[in-house]
Amino acid sequence: MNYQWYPGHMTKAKRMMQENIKLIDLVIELVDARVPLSSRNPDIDELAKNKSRILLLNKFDLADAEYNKKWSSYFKEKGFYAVEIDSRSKTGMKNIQKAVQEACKEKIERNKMRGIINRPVRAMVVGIPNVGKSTFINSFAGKACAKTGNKPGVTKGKQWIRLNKGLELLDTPGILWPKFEEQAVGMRLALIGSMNDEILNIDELALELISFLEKNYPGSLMERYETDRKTENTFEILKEICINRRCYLKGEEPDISRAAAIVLDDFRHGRLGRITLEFPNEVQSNS
Ligand SMILES: Nc1nc2c(ncn2[C@@H]2O[C@H](COP(=O)(O)OP(=O)(O)OP(=O)(O)O)[C@@H](O)[C@H]2O)c(=O)[nH]1
Ligand SMILES: [Mg+2]
Repeated sequence: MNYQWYPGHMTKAKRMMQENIKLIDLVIELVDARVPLSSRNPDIDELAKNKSRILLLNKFDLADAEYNKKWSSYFKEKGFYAVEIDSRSKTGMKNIQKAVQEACKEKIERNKMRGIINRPVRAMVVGIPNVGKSTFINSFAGKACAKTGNKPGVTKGKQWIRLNKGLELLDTPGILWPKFEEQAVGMRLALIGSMNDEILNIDELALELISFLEKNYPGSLMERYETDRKTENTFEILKEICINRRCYLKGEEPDISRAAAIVLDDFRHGRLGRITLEFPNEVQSNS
């Protein structure tokens, strides 16, 4: 399958972000803790150059705890202010204010020297679709100001949220980039739900996931669907899941597509356990 999704609203969103970047002191980039590198949009590096930045590893509740630590260290070693958070339950949020202050230290001191005090820091919240930008803003603000949803492309335009913590946040629509250098990156983004499912071959995507899980998290499928592990053939495993979940077409024919959708949904909601899809030790020389 060829992974690509770059609809017109993303081009428009990117232009809006470029136009607004001059108003911004700080770029808050959200990545998905299950795919911390694949979920970094290279266009954001270009957009945020010369700006203070912090990196939030969101949805850390869904990712493997051991690798969360490793990825945090990985980014810190690269000089990022990186914070692990779960925007839904608000875990880790208290560490953000400190990271904001640290990342903007120079700016705040420069303002002080010029006699400008209490000027709020203006931050643009950026990231790929469905990574949790709007949920993060709502949690941080302590009230539901931004629309959220369990699919990519929920935020369509910009929205300023003024907090009374010396911080103003700009919510932006999630953006991808026109072409993935590696198709594996596209596949991971499809798995976490950052691409529109309607353009994807869900059966194929589920088979990719099964293959990854059997290699890296053996036992996760067996535990949930009681697959018996006599086979390494991913299609056979998906058929076993059909049986376990009673997904049948007319007669006894397995309904592969229904089982594929179930596996993906279970993965996305953490029902297969905490799973990380890429590992820092596999990184060659990225960023
Ligand atoms: N488990 C978990 N789910 C989260 C977390 N943050 C957000 N979500 C869920 O992820 C989904 C997407 O959240 P949004 O805040 O709408 O994502 P977004 O980045 O604003 O998406 P777009 O506006 O489409 O770009 C929602 O179903 C949220 O409930 C988190 O830290 N952990
Ligand atoms: Mg949003």
